[in-house]
Amino acid sequence: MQLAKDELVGFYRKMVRIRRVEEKLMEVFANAEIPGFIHSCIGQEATPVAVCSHLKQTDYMSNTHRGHGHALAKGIDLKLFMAELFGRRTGICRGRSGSMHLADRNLGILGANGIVGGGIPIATGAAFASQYKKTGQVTVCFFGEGASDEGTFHESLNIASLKKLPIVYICENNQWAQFTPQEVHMTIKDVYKRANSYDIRGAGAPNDFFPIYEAARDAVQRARNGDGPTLLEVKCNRWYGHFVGDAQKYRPEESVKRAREEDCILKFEKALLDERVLQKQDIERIEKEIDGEIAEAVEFARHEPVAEASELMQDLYV
Ligand SMILES: Cc1ncc(C[n+]2csc(CCOP(=O)(O)OP(=O)(O)O)c2C)c(N)n1
Repeated sequence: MQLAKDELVGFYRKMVRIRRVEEKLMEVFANAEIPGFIHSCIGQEATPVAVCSHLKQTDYMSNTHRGHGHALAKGIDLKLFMAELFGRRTGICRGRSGSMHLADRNLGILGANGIVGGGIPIATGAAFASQYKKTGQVTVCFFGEGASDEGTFHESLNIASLKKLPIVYICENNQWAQFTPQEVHMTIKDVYKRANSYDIRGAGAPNDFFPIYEAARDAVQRARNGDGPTLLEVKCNRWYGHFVGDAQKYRPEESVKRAREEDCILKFEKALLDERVLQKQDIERIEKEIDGEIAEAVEFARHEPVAEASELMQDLYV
């Protein structure tokens, strides 16, 4: 694949940045500095980075409760992101969204969603709006395999097919919907085959940056060229529990072990080291720079004013 060295290093940096942010969040969450629940995407970093690398700032995105990686890959400001998770008034959504409903209009981030499958019709509507207004925007819609059982998924794919909408549906299939393994709630193994029911394109990729990058490039190009929607499935792995604090007692140890062995960052790192795009010392430097940036964002968030309950009704209209 023809990718320039600085592009490859840039993708690597983005994946490592997502992981380091998630690790820091686990730490501050354990200190009770973040209210509510957070869901870690550690192990799944390749998909948001590979997909978002094909997007423009104005393109739309909807995502899920496991959404930190998507928001960071789309370019959310780290300090404002952190302040939001800390429930601060200066957070990207003024402390009202927290982790599970993060949105950023300036980046086309329509919102993460605590309702499983809730973002899918929103993304489909956004894709319809940009088609209707002929703006040239593409919409990407991230969700898990659990969400692909919801009615919202099927209704949305039906209408997207009918209207040939400029949208890419991306199912990050980590094989667990909360505490339920895939085979307990669906009979099929490959979610992308659900595209057949709606006569749209389906594509599958493993948890590996390069095939995801290529599949997403084709899907985004098709959407941009007016060739209609794609359902792209990535078979990935979450390392940790459903939410931070879930000890995964329901999950065989072997499954967790395999998730770590099949790490998308390690695979990408090895490819870059083998090709001499990266040296060991570059990795250390990148990690150090990222850790510095994260430490600054956390300090910023800690010192910002807390969003008060009395502000909750501001900016609402009926
Ligand atoms: C409509 C709805 N049903 C159930 C839940 C409870 N719930 C939260 S996350 C989740 C599992 C989602 O699994 P999946 O879509 O595969 O995403 P993942 O958590 O694996 O990223 C469930 C059932 C919910 N939030 N919304």
